[in-house]
Formats: sequence, structure tokens, C-alpha cells
Amino acid sequence: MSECIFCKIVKGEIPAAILYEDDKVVAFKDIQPTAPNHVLVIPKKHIVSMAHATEEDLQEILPQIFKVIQKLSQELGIKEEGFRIVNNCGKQGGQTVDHLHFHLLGGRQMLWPPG
Ligand code: DGP
Repeated sequence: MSECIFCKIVKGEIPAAILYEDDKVVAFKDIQPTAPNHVLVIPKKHIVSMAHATEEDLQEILPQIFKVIQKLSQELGIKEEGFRIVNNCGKQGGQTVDHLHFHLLGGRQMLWPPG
């Protein structure tokens, strides 16, 4: 867990463009943006993925993550035009960083289905 890149961002050990922080959640700009607005919203607690979230995580942390996503969509000016929330879970889900994170994407037309 100590090698987890997102835990290092949480602890301030590596830099990130942080847009929001509270006692449970951090949001920062994705280093490889795929949209004009591309933010990652993560729990401070090291949870590997949605498949690993406990009942307590689902009740205590996930609701706060979605509140932060809605708040950021307003602040980034993408709430009205629309945005996409993505969670890649596990190998087939395309997850590359094993610390639960939600992508908030906006500022361009999204396509469906995703790859
Ligand atoms: P995923 O494929 O869902 O696991 O997405 C991981 C995202 O994390 C990917 O879009 C790139 C981003 N990312 C990886 N390392 C860093 C980093 O050190 N800093 C920031 N800001 N983003 C990172």
C-alpha cells in the first residue's frame, strides 16, 4: 500500500493539482487528461477498487465521493452541458491504478459505447 501512487498524493508526497479535499475525499486533475475537464475523485482510505469496498465504505465514503463530483461539476462549469463519471474496476474493467477512483470527465461530447 505504501507504494500506491494515489496514497502518495493523499499524503502530499508527490504533487498533484488538487481541486478539493476533506477528511474522506481528495479530487485532483488527471495527469493524462482525456477531456478538457478530467478529474479523479478518490477516497483518502486505500480501497483497491469498487469490488473491495466494504459495507461501511459504501455507506460512509461513496456518498461523499458523489457529493464532491456534483460540487465539482458545478465549479468546473460542466453541470449544465453534462459530464461522465467513470469507474474502471479490475483488469477487465481497465483499472490501472489499484486505488479506488472515479473519473469526472467533461467539456466535450462523450461517445457510447466506451471501448
Ligand atoms: P484507471 O485506468 O481508471 O486506473 O485510471 C488511472 C488514471 O490515473 C489515469 O487516467 C492516469 C491517472 N494517473 C496515474 N498516475 C497519476 C499521477 O501520478 N498523478 C495524477 N494526477 N494522475 C495519475
